[in-house]
Amino acid sequence: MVDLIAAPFDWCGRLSGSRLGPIAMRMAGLRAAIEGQGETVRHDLNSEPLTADQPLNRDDIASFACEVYERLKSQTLDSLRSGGRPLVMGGDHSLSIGSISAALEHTGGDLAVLWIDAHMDLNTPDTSPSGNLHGMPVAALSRMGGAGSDELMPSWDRILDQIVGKPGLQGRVGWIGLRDVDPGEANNLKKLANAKAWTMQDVDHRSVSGVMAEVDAWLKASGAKNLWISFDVDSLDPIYAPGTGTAVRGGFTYREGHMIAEIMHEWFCDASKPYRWIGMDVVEVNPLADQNNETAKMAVEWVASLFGRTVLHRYAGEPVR
Ligand SMILES: [Mn+2]
Repeated sequence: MVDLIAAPFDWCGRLSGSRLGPIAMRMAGLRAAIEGQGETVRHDLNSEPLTADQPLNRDDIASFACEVYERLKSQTLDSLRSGGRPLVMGGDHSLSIGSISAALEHTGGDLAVLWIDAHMDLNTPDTSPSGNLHGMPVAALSRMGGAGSDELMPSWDRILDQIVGKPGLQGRVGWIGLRDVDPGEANNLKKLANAKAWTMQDVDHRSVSGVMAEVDAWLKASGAKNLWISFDVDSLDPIYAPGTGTAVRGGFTYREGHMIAEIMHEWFCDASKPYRWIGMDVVEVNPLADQNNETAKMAVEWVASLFGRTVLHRYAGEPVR
């Protein structure tokens, strides 16, 4: 049972426009794509009214962003507690602070996250070259950032203490698709003992299936029983997903992208896996940077693959709850 939760919020990204992502994905047939795989879509909610105006003052942006994350966290928690599988439609990637905080609270911290993205989003306020919060959610969820962070990024302490809470992610994050990493992020990665990063170079050497076998082994070794998937469409090559704020060439091809989703679907149908998939984000679809809504269509097709779409016959199993 899937709950779609739209979060049309993009004040913390580089380029505005991803607030239109949920509408674009709905128009590209997200609900039908999921229902076409035999899943029930229970709700299609909005966490935010669509807003046009953005304050110039960074303190105002940060405190409004916190309210957005808090509302999204609350809605995501409602979905999880009532037996739903939330699918959060962004919006910029900072929204994962809200959705994944809910998953952390719901599971008591027994959670691993797969971050499928061209970027690590692991900057802390002191390492961020841009100061944009959409490059910091993994650091926030991991409760990183030392003294002085709150001055550099207003509301950082509020995010860590009131939204994420303890214990946070505890380093149980695996990245797939990286190709644009800041030096400060590479340094922050060293502080996360349980984290693992697979770059596009790993995919070059060992292919998607080789990398995904390693991801599965890492997930098992993490000991986490619950998995959250955070999918940034910029993990795909801009040839296939041009409509995003921070496109980086050298990403997954159409087939490689789908193979990741297909392999994960096979995991989810395998009752012998020690982890189960509880929810996901699909973020950074920006129709203002897109061509003919191609990126939203790509995202919808990817989600369909994750829910089990195949070329011929259906998979033998059903996703294990
Ligand atoms: Mn991202």
